[in-house]
Amino acid sequence: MSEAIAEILPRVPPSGVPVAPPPPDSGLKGLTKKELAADHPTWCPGCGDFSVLALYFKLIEKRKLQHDNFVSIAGIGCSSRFPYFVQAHGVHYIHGRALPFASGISLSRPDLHVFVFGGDGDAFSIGGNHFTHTARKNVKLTYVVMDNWVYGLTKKQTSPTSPLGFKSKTDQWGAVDYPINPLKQALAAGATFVARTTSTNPNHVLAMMEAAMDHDGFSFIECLSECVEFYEGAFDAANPRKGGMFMEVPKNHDTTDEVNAYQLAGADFPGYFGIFYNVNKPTKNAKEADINKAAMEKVKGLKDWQILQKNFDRLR
Ligand SMILES: Cc1ncc(C[n+]2csc(CCOP(=O)(O)OP(=O)(O)O)c2C)c(N)n1
Ligand code: SF4
Ligand SMILES: [Mg+2]
Repeated sequence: MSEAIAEILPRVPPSGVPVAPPPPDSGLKGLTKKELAADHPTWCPGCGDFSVLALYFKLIEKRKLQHDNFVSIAGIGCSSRFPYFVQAHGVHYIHGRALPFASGISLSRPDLHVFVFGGDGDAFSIGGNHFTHTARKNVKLTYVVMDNWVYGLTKKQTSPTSPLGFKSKTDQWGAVDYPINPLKQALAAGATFVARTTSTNPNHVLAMMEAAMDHDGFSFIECLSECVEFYEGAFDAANPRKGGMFMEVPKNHDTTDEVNAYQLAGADFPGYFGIFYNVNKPTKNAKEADINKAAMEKVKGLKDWQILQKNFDRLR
């Protein structure tokens, strides 16, 4: 084994085992907002995304993650600017492609908590196929979609979650295409953790993020996050301060019951908030770690060049 590889390997735990947060007596302090904030967010004043960022900082502080314990990844969009504003490892990747990139990080660095942020367009239009495949593979990461029912960055086009009749630059007479339901989409694709929250309820956002982070598998959160510039008032019906209703998933809902989760996900807007589905299933991380371990057993004691030679011999 080369020295360079040997130097890296000891830092990586042997399998996709989730990284436990440091115990309370570890002596580590939670990072403060000041220590976590990078550039000042360039979002419009009042944008719902501010709240999601503030709660992400709270999560990192509360769970005492250090700068090198986690990574924030995003695609393209207003919401996808997220990693710029976090002082830690982060990637602002190509439109719709954040999940495959994040999967690579998750599979190769099981010591990191992998968080992906993005918008409804990034997740369900251009990135729709990646959403399906990352969910079905059960890659260990947390995906927070800041759903504002519109393309914000490009100034008001219809998105896959825009409701029928929504007037935008691409649908001047009102949207005619039926919107997708992100929760149903996630359940049908095989996501093992599916939750919904809204940026106007900070405690709830934090609780959902914590539960998602603790889930060993693909955890998906739809977070309603208002675009005050291009879809003002979209979520008033879900906000008690605006005369709306915040209804939690019924207490007696069995979160391992996929059919019931699907039925709850179909409720008319404002629908339910909370954890719809949460099951344990072997992750791609754990499965690949087993394959790697078995492969390493076979070449135990051999030098790098001997492994290479073996491969060449097989190709003859
Ligand atoms: C390949 C490609 N196609 C289109 C665009 C233009 N584009 C940038 S962001 C965006 C939509 C973003 O919408 P959403 O994901 O909902 O994020 P929001 O801005 O609403 O947070 C589009 C179409 C692009 N940057 N790259
Ligand atoms: S355009 Fe909309 S989504 Fe983008 S920063 Fe402004 S309010 Fe937020
Ligand atoms: Mg959007």
